[in-house]
Amino acid sequence: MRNTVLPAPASAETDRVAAAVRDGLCSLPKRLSPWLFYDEEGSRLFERITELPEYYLTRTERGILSENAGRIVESASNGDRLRIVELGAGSADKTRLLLAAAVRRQGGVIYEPVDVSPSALASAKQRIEREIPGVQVAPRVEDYTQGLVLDAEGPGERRLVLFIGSSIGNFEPLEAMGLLRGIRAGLRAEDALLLGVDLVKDEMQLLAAYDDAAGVTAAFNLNLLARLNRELGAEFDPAAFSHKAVWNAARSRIEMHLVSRTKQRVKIDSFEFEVEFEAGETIHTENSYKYRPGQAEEALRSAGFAPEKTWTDEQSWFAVVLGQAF
Ligand code: AVI
Repeated sequence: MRNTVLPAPASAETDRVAAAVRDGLCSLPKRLSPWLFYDEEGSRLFERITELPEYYLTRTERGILSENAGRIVESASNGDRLRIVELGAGSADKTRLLLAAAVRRQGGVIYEPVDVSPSALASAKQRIEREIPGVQVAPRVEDYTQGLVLDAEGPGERRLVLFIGSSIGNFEPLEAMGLLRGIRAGLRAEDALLLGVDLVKDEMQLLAAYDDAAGVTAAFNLNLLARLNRELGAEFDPAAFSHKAVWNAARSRIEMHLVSRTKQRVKIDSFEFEVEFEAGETIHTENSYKYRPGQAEEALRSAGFAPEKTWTDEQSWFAVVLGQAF
């Protein structure tokens, strides 16, 4: 019996995925947007990446926050009561460090995670309210890349927005500036932004972080094709592509690509479409920008935040910068 691959039922999310895929695979060079990585399997693989020995980013930033959470909360609050907003539905243990510091300082804290996924927000609410007494979670279903809309603060309150985890590194420099300005536009003067950026470092170390020995990052990259098979009825053979990470020094970014091992044609059922690949042709799937020391502070200043303080680790691998809105 012949296996029939049925396209997933149409939904707003499937339409969004289909539009991005059609657009990206019709471009030259071919590209796919990094937000496509994060279906259920991709999010699970990303969690595994954060625990890899080569992926220094998460544990280095966690170390910085663990050592300085009290100081960060103190500087951001400047004597007022803080509310903590996070762009993304909670980066688990790192956010927890700051929430716990705020609870210690002021007895309780309102935490406002902002995310497009209602289910990710609902599970963050359940988990955090159960695990950290004193935190009241007020989720906001919003696409923060389109700007930030928050309720008015009460008297004597100010906000600290967390944009940590090097998430800004996955945006192109102009988009990143637009994003920071959009965040600033949603805040009042004296609210604060905490930005986590990965810093430029030894090329071998950068490459290892994006091409680990256990192959988890390769699986994360290739899952993108498996996702298109599941959701769009595409017929990619993930084994016919290989994962590639390169350091682009001129643009200060790690690039991830999927390289076609052979000349091939791939059908994508849901939009009656065939894509052709030459042997060695790539799909560019992600950029991860690495900042020079001082560059994040410059970006913050030009978006309307006065850089107050920068914390780094001993090796200066990662920086966490606090900016105050002016
Ligand atoms: C989510 N983001 C900050 C990760 C990064 O390092 O750019 C995504 C990632 N891609 C490969 N490994 C991790």
